[in-house]
Parts: sequence; structure tokens; C-alpha cells
Amino acid sequence: MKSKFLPLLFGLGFAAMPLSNYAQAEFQVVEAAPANPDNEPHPVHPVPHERQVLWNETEFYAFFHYGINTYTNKEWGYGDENPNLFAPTAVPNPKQWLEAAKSAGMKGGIAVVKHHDGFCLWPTATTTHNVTASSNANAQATNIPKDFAAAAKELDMKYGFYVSPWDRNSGYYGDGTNNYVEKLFIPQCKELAAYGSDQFEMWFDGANGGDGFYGGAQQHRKIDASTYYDIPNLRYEVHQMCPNCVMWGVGDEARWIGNEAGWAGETNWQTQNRGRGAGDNTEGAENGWIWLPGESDAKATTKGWFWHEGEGIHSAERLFQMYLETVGRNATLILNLPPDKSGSLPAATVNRMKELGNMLSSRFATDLAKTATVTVSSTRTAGEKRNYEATNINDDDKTTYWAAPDGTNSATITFEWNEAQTIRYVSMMEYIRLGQRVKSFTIETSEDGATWTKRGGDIKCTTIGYKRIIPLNGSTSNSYGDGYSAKYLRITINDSKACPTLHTVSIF
Ligand code: FUL
Repeated sequence: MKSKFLPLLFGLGFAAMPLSNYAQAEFQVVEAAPANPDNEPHPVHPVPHERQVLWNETEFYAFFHYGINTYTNKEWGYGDENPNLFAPTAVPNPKQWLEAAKSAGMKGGIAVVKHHDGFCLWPTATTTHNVTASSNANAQATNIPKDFAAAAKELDMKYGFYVSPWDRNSGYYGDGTNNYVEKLFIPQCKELAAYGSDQFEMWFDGANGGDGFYGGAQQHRKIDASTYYDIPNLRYEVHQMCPNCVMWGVGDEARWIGNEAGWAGETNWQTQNRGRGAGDNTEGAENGWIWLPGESDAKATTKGWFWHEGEGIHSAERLFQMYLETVGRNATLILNLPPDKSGSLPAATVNRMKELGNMLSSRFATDLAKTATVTVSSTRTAGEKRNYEATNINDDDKTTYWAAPDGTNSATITFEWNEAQTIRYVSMMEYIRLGQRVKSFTIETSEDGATWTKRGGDIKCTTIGYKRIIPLNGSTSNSYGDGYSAKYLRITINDSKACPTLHTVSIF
């Protein structure tokens, strides 16, 4: 018997034996399993919750701002709007919204179901200020959360809801008691959670009080968002019903990227400093205390978040640029598509989404990494059920990954083809379940494996994270170009917080 097991046996009841029996006792020696049979790298903390990993995989999804503002030509309703103003000219059609999003390559959507004006787009029990109070027949037939969730399931898309914490209609809001949060806000979130346990995100904007109707008081009311909304209980209640629902914004499970223009920092950590609003949102914090990944909210149209007469829509190339500057920079992109007064998306939006989808699928059509031979400078020793081979990088399995040995914080990963390929984009993904690690990398191509040319122009090749896409010509606004001919492509990881891990590299 190995002496190190003795204290354990004593602890397990051996101590209760009379000492005289000790010498005669027969032991069956059980070898303790090694602590890390798969030889996995130690995590670099903080690491994501599983729901944050699943959320990240949604990558690109739609935002739908629709409600009483659609009919009043406003961005923020005061809260005193007559419910009859909500008068859709047809029954709102969330399935049409999500179909358009899907054609653009989006994997889900978030529908606004209560904006700051407090008017609820479902028959809520919490307030009479909802669709059932409108005399319009199409309003009477409106239940956005119900129809949106059903359409998402039918289309195999992820879904969730935007519910404004700030409520300019309610007399309870900011009245110096807990009434608003206890009687409206949390019950509303629970009603919404009941529309589907598989929701991926609940969206809470950052607007926190100001002028409003407030049940007729017509006052200026401010609250302290860090305590007012009872976030610990809100999270508890929603997660009981929707375990994989990331609570965005005030919920503190994903962060605003710091602008509404569709870009994230080239350097972008999914970790952030502690404390609400601490740290730079566009870049996160390299040594942040919490896992708080960035989401970029941006408008596809040229006026507001809500639909407005005469608005235009950005070109597919501009939207593709947003994609590269958000999804391609370790953030997610939630792109706003406003339904008009008919409760459907205008044809121009539908058509532009198809165009964007075609652009994305043609530019990212054939993953050349799949047909390359991959070699790496070093490989971590395999464990019982896992290996860390280079081939994990270009297989189709996101649960496998390549990793370097402990203490090796730099590496090269080289792709070689039998014939020269035309290359424009490289997409890399770390295995973020073990934390975000890479701090600096370089991408080069070669015709002969001897002379190498650095690619990516002036782009800061710093962080990778969940996903980083580098347009090799260095331009996000005009990224497609002629491409580069290469028989070899090499990624050099120059620095990493600990041994690097990559689960997928794709080359287009
Ligand atoms: C902000 C809101 O104030 C805007 O109206 C819009 O909904 C935007 C997405 O979030 O906080």
C-alpha cells in the first residue's frame, strides 16, 4: 500500500477499528485515478458558463423593434399613448420577420415586446396597457411572444425577448418602493419566460429613468440600476424557467459592446472588470474578473430602431463589414430589422437580407482548411479519452481541439495544399470553455514554403477568443478583392496567457 492513502483510509472509518485489528486487517489497494486523466490544459479563469458558450454559438441574430412607436413615428414613447394608436393594418407576422433573418444567415432573433413606453405586445396580467386594450382587430389578434416563439421553433432558430426595465407608463416605476419590480418587471419577465424554456437571451436595455407619464404623475424619476431591478432574483427566476437564457445588459451575463454602429474592438476580451460599467466595453479587460462577452447591437436601416417613413437600408457590403467587425472580432451581432405598420418587414428589408445571406454564403463557401494538411510546432500529450492533435483543428467537431503543452505559450500552425489556392479570409476559434488565452498572432502565406508574406494589413492581430476572422487584404469595408494565391498558410501564435488551444480554423 502506498503510504499516501493511509490518511484517507483513516478518514473513511478505519479510525473506528480497535487498534489490535489494525495489524491483521486486509486491504484491497485501489489506485486513485489521476486527477486529470485526459491531460486537459488547466482553465484560464474566468471561464464561461455553459449557457454563455451556447449563446456565443448563435453568433449573428436579428433584433425586431416593433410596437406603439411604429405608429407614432417616435423612438421613445412617453408612456401616455392611447392603446388604440397600436393599429396594425394586418395581423403582425413574426414568421415573416424570422424567415428574412434566416435568409441572411442569422441563427435567431430577439423581439421587442415592451419598450420604454410600457405598452406590452402580449396579453399580460401585469398591466392593462397592452394589446388587448386596443380596439383594432389586428391588435386584438397580436401576441408577439407566442407567435415569435412558435415561428422560431418552426424555423429551427433561437429566440428571445427585449423587455424594457424602464417603464414610463407605470405609476410604480421609481416611486420609492419595490412595487414596480415585484408587481410588474419580474412578473413580466416570468410571463415571457413561460413562452418557451429554450430561450437563448433576454434583452434589457440600459435606459434607466427620466421623464415619463408614470400613471399620470408626469414626473422625472431616477433609479439606481445597480440595485433597483433586484437582478439576483430576476436571474434566479428566469433561469429556473429558461436555464440557457443569457440575461443581457442589466442581467450581467453579456455586455453591450459600447456603440450602436456595429463594431467591436480589434482586441476584444470576453472577460471584463468587476462592477457595473467597469472597463472598456469595446475591448473588454485582459485580466477581467468575470466572463462578460460582448454583443454588438446595430441597425440595418438608416433612421431609428423603430420603422420610420422613408428610411433606407444599408448595402449588403456595409452589413458584411459589420459582420466582420463584430462576429469576426469575438462579439455577437444583433442586427435590427424594423417591421412597418403592417406588422411585417418591408420588401426592401427582405430583399437585402437575401442579398446579405448570399454574400455570406458565397464568400464563406468552401472551407479550404478541410483539404489542407495541418502541422503544428508542438502538441500536448494525449490523455485517456482526448488527444490534442493538429487534425482537431480542421475536423467538423467543435468538441475536439488542438493544444500545446503546458508552459508553451507560442506555436505555429501550418496549412499546406497540393496546389495553390486563392485565399481571402482566415477564421480562428479558441476552445473558450478553458478561457480566452491568445494575446498576439501573425498570419502569413507562402507560394513555396520558404518565402513568407505577412497578411492582414494593419489589422491588430491580438485576441482570438470565440471567433476571429481576418480579411487577408486588411480591409473590412472592401474585403473580398482578388485574394492571394498560396500553397501554404501559417498562423503563428506569438503570445498566449497559457498554452494555446484552437478548436477550429477555417480558410476561405
Ligand atoms: C436602447 C434604447 O433606449 C433604444 O430605444 C433601443 O431600444 C436600443 C436597442 O436600446 O437602450
